[in-house]
Amino acid sequence: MAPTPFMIAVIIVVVAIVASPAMATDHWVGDDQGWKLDFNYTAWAATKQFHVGDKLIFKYKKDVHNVYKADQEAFKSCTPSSDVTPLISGNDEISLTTPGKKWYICGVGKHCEKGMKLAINVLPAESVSPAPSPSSPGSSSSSASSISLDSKFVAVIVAAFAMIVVIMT
Ligand SMILES: *[C@@H]1O[C@H](CO)[C@@H](O)[C@H](O)[C@H]1NC(C)=O
Ligand SMILES: [Cu+2]
Repeated sequence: MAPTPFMIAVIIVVVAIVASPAMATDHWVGDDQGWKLDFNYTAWAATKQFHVGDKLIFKYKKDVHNVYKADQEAFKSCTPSSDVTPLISGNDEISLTTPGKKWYICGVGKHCEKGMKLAINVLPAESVSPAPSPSSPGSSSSSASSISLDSKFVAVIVAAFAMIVVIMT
């Protein structure tokens, strides 16, 4: 049977959903442990890559903890700046919109001193088409990540064609 416009629309939506994790990642801070005491967020962050467009999600019991965006000074001293409004919902999402270092601390009691603090380095957005960059030894890592993203993209497009062929035959 021939594909109807509706079927093609469904395929496009499915492909968009499948492809989107390649563009942006949701990072549950602490993974299944969430945002809590007795967890090493430095070690946790060291296993992740953060990019512009990704999201941090802090999950915790409301009223037990909170999340203050901090600067390096506030992070070191565990003293949230008085002009920062904490996030308190227990399911706080933070979109990473700019590259660079970001700091987050819990402002309850001595939680930050006890290690409830997170520092991350946000890398530029993962781009589908590799940005032209002068060839230098330092650029090798960024081109490597572009290649893996491109191959993911190719796989998605091949899958979409395969689905169309299956529907048409
Ligand atoms: C947390 O992990 C980091 C990196 O693995 C390590 O350097 C640090 O000592 C750890 N902190 C604590 C409090 O265990
Ligand atoms: Cu806390």
